[in-house]
Amino acid sequence: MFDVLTERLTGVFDRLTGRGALQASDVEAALREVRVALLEADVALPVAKDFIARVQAEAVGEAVIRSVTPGQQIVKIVHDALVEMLGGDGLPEGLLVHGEPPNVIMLAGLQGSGKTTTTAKIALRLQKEKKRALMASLDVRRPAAMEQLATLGKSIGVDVLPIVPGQMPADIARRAISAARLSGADVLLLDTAGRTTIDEEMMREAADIAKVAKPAEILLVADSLTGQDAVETAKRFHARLPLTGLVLTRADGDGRGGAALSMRAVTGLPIKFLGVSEKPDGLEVFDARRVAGRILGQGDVVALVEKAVEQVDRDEAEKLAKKLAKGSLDFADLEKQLQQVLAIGGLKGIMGMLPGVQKIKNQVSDAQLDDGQVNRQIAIIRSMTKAERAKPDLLNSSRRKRIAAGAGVEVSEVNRLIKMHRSMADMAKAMGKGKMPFGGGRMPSPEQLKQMGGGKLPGMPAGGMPGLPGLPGLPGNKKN
Ligand SMILES: Nc1nc2c(ncn2[C@@H]2O[C@H](COP(=O)(O)OP(=O)(O)OP(=O)(O)O)[C@@H](O)[C@H]2O)c(=O)[nH]1
Ligand SMILES: [Mg+2]
Repeated sequence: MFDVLTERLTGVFDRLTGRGALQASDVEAALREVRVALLEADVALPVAKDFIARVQAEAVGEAVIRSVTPGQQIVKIVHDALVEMLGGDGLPEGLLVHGEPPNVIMLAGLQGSGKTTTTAKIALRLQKEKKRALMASLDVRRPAAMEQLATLGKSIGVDVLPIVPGQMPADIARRAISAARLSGADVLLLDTAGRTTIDEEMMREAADIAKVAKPAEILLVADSLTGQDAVETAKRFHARLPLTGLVLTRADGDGRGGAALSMRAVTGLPIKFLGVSEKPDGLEVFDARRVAGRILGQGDVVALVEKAVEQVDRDEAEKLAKKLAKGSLDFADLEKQLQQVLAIGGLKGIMGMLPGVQKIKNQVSDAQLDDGQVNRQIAIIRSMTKAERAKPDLLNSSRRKRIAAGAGVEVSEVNRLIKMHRSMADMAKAMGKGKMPFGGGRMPSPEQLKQMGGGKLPGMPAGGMPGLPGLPGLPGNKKN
């Protein structure tokens, strides 16, 4: 749903991160582009304005522009603002179903927004959590609406309140509550008739149902594909019903998605779920961080940055950084780095999280991202004596043979690791003199990656990952 937005933002960020230094005017220009991208994606104007103001306040400061990786810092600032706009950093809010049973969940929304489907989806989810659910249709308007829910109930194995022809919605609600009590249901789901907000009578009916049933949750089900209208609808419903949350359906569609992004900011209501297919299991808990990551299309830079910080001991990292700068990196250090690669998800994990990787994915074969090779490299280092690890110059051919046998690999693989270590040490020296590989936090080109595959160019993109003083190179391609 966010494809267009993602594409636009990726363009803006590629230009930002592709450069080393940034001027305040570069940042301003980029933020103007972000603003246009948001508006084109249908984000409500006041929301887009607020968003840009928030980002601007943080991004234009000297601290960002002067930092080693200004582009990436700005991506992170935009990311955090996006998370904030979508509902904040905390864990996704669950459903309010922990009170005295039966906890009532009422679903309301425009015609065809996906209320009935979502009712069944939520029931199925609760059932998986070992909660007993009962569903009831209060839709007396549309012929066959009640049968629709009954059929869904059967297919997912959730109880549905028997149909009593001619009963009015508020009365059905009362009957449903006693049925839920009698049957010991934990949660009662009330599916209501679709309505238009201008239909005063139906809005009153919904308000009456809410009065009778006193729901713990009143969820507004909104179609993400309806653009700006969805925002307006949410405001109108919220004025008449004490809504507690939003469900955005058809997130699997290719709408512009911006309206969905504005919903939280405009209504202040948490987005609880995304509907992602027509099927009963097509419901995702809405997680602001995940969605923000997806929208930015920056792989998951933020996850990588955080994982790195989590896994890498700061003191160790600083020690290593000093050694790197002096060019005195030995094999014991290299082993630590290889361990870090595995700790943060292996080579494939890292590649998956790096921005811009989509573009070069095809050029790197799975063989080159094989963690088995990292493991073998660690085994080789472990087969060295302490003295050899500290003084790589000791490694003559007989020692290499012994090490290969100890690690269960070919001598050629030992040679390749030694070569890789040497070029890392060389590059470390260059970095120490202020020369960054690949010109600052940019992804290496496919050519550079291929070279890495050959074990010639060590160093994952230095990318400014805090706490990670340059990762070891991609392991050599087995064929060469
Ligand atoms: N692709 C996709 N389709 C959905 C989603 N949610 C609902 N639908 C489809 O949208 C159509 C309408 O869904 P319903 O659940 O009947 O909508 P409703 O709000 O109950 O409709 P009324 O009761 O007539 O107001 C159905 O064909 C659903 O399969 C979703 O998240 N993704
Ligand atoms: Mg319905």
